[in-house]
Parts: sequence; structure tokens; C-alpha cells
Amino acid sequence: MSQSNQNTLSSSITLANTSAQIRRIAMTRLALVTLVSLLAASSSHAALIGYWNFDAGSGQTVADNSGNGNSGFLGTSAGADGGDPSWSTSGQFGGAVDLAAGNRVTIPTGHTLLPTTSLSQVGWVNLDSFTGVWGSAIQYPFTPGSHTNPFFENGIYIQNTGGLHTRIDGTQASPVFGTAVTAGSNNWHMVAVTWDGATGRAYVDGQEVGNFAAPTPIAYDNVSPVLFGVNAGGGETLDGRLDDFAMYDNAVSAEGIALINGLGRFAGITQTDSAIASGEAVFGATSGTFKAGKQIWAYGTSLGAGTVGLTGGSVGALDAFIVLDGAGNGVQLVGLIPEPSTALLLGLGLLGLVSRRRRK
Ligand SMILES: [Ca+2]
Ligand SMILES: [Ca+2]
Repeated sequence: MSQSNQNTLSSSITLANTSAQIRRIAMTRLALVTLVSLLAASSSHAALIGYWNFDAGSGQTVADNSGNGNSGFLGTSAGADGGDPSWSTSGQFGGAVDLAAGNRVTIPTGHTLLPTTSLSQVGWVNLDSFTGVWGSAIQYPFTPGSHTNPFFENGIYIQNTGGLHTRIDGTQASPVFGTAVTAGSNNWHMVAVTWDGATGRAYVDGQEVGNFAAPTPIAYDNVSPVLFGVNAGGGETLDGRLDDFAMYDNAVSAEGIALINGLGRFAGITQTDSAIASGEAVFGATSGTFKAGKQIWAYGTSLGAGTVGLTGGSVGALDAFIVLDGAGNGVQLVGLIPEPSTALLLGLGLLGLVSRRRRK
């Protein structure tokens, strides 16, 4: 709210000579505060360049829910084809795509998914099986380097050891990080790769599993489709579900990755939910609370071992937490918001009360 609005309201409150006027002004003020909050919550993440929630449930189109127009289709063509995955209603958040080996999602050439100096890729996988040594979750256009066209390894690959594999450009060695991703256990894992222009980092389930030096800006010598589920040659297939993938043209912070994972699991919110940024702000301020879905979270200390991204506790016991620094500080669940139906009834009751009092 602007200072002038506050002054206007303050002056009005001074002049108000009946309790009804004061109540009306208070309601106006509440409405203004609510409007400002809603406007803030609806602003999009400036760095989000592509976002696919895989919630369509039918048809061939895979919408880009970031609003950047980077939509695609199931399989190898916009019509029905043998590479089409099926839609699943059992995603990490709503629907998902369910890929058998060889299935894919294609974001065709013409997309604007071409970050050059920093980037992040974040998403959720639930693998039925390892189909070979490598499974490609997401692959973005290739770059020059020791790997010639088509370049197979820009993106997130999952090895059959459960490790994560990625490169930012073709000049790097071929690291494999961690062993945390499972197959055949019906478990959703959050996988992520970030790059700040100097260092690439790999994350599984909100925690960093490794990093590598990658100081060379990406110089695209060709623009290929972005693919989910296969590499550029149609190999290194993935068997399982994918959900809620996003690409950013900045490096999402370790705290941001931890919050995407933790609040995704505990509060059921997706990457575009403003609670992610709110959680970062509360942690940065080392005080305060924020809302995530139907939950209220607060800054917390002594939450657990100092591993950024560590989660623990449960929603049922109201002791869920997410560690966001090396000293065991982070955010913790402190309360539950009533079901929408209850909140709606309370709201309608309040409106009825105001209406009755105005008629007096
Ligand atoms: Ca198709
Ligand atoms: Ca989904």
C-alpha cells in the first residue's frame, strides 16, 4: 500500500465518528491489502523460460505453462505416433506424462530455450525401470565442444546406478553424481541442474550431489528440439513418469532448490508458486512466516544436520522442516490453514455480518 493511501485511510479513520464507518474503512483497508497481496502473488518468475506441468490429460499438445510459448507435443510429431507417451493422472502435482522406453515429449525448434550464461533445469521423475545405462530426462540443444552434433548430454541424464549426469557444454568431463535416484519403487525424485556461469551443480531431492567447473558461455551452433525421455538420436530412453519440469535462465539458488523440493513434498506446491520466494525471503530475514498451500511455515533454527536441502518430520505431526544453511537453520511447519470450504463459510459469514450491520 502506498504512503498516500495509508495517509488517506488514517485521515479517514480520524474523521470517522461512528463505529460503522470505522468497520467499513477497516474492511476497505483489508480489501486493499488483500488486493496488493494477490497482485504480488500473481507476478511471474522473471527467470522462468519454460515450464511444463503435464496436466493436460488428453490430446497431443504439451503446454508451456510459463507463458513463453515454448509448447510442444507428445512423441515425434503433433499427430498420433509410436513415440507418444500416455497421460497419467498420478503425477507429483496433478497429471504427468508416462513414458515407455522410446517415448518422448518434443519441444520443437523455434523455441526460446537458449540461455547462454546461466541456467537451471528442475523437474520430478518417477522411474519404472532403468532401460539401459542412461535415461534422458530432459535434453536441451547441443553446443560446440568435444562432443560433435548431435550433442547428447546437455540436460539431465540418470544413470542406472541412480546417479545424475549432466554437462553444460561439450568440453567437460563426464561426471556422474550420487546414487539417490531409484527405479521401480514408485518414488518421485526431484532432479535439478543449475549453472551460474562458472559452476554447474547437480541436485537430487533438494540436496546437492555434486558440482563441476563450467566457465564457458554456451554458444549455440545449432538449435535442436528440447526432448524429454530420449537423447537427440532417440536412444538413452527413459521408462517412467515425468512431472513439473522447468527451465530458468538463471541459476536457482541451493535454498530455492531445497524449497522447491521440500514444499513440493510437504505442501504440494509447484515451482511457480510464490511460496518458494516467500520461503527464501523469510529465511533471508531470519524471521517471519509464510503460507504454502494450506500450511503456514516459519523461520526455524536447530532443525537438523547442516545439510542444505535436508527435510524431515511430517505434516501430521506438524514438525516438518527444510534445512537451508550449514548451521541447521531453515524453515519449519508451524500451522495448518482451514480447508477452503471452512474458510469460505467463515468468509461468507463475515460478509453477511457486515451486510446486516450496514443495513441498520
Ligand atoms: Ca505425437
Ligand atoms: Ca503435473
